[in-house]
Amino acid sequence: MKLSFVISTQPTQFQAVTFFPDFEANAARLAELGYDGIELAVRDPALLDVAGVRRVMDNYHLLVPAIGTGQAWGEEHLSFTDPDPAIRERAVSRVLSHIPLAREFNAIIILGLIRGQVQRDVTPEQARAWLMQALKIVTDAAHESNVRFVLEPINRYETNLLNDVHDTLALINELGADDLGALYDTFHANIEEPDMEVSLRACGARLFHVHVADSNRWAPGAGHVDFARIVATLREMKYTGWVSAEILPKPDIASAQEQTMRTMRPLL
Ligand code: LER
Ligand code: MN
Repeated sequence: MKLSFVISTQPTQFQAVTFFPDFEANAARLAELGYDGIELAVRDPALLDVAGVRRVMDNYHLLVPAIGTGQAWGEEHLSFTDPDPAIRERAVSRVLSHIPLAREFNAIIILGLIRGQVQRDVTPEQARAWLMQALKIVTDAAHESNVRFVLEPINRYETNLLNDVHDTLALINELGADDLGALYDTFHANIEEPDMEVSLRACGARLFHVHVADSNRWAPGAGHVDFARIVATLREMKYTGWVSAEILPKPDIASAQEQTMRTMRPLL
C-alpha cells in the first residue's frame, strides 16, 4: 500500500487539509520523508496551475492518488443536494471540471462534503434523490475518461446525509456504477461505526480509497485508533490502493507528517 498526504492547493478554512503556499518546498519535504504521493484538495480546478503541479510532482517522483472536492462546499457552499437547482447545477459542473484534472494525474475524485446536507424543508428521500441524480451525471461523464469516484461517509457533526458505511454502500450499490466506490476515513469511522473492522470489511471490493487520521484527527499514533488492526484488515481484503493522511497540523505540520510516517510506514 502506498502512503500520501493531503494538501490543499488553495487557501481553506478546513483545517485537516492544510494549505501550503509553497507547494514545491512541501512536496520536497514529503518526498524526503518517504511519502509516495500528495492528495490534492482542489476547490476549483480553474484556479490551479496544473502544469506547475505536474512539474513539481514529477521532480520529486510523487504521484497524485486522489483529488478532493470538499472545499467547493466549504468555501462556496456548492452541493449536490441544495434545494436551489442552480446551486446543484453549479456543484455538478464543478465536479465535472475535476474530471480532466483527475485524468491528468490518474487520480480518483473524492465526493465528500460536496454531497451537502438534508436542508430545512427538504425530506431525506428528496436529498438522496438529488444526490443520486448528480452521481449519475458525473459517473456517466467520467466513464469514457476512466476516472473513478469515491463517496465518503462523513460523521454526523459535519453532515446529516450518509454518516456511515452501511448507508453509503447502499447508495453506491443502488447507483450500480462500476466507477463509484467507497472511501473509508478512520476519523469518521471511529465516530460512527460500531466496529471499525467489520465496517471496513463490509466495503469489500468497493473500497477504492482510505483516509487515515487518529481519533482526534491528529496524526496516526496520537489517539486511540488501532492502525495495526486496520492495516491488517486491509491486507486481508487484498486492498492494494492508497492510504492518505488527512489530519490536523498538530502540534505542527512537520511533526504531524513525521509522526504519520513513523506510525504508518512500518504497517504498510
Ligand atoms: C474529507 O475527506 C473529509 O473527511 C471531511 O471531513 C471534510 O471534507
Ligand atoms: Mn476524509
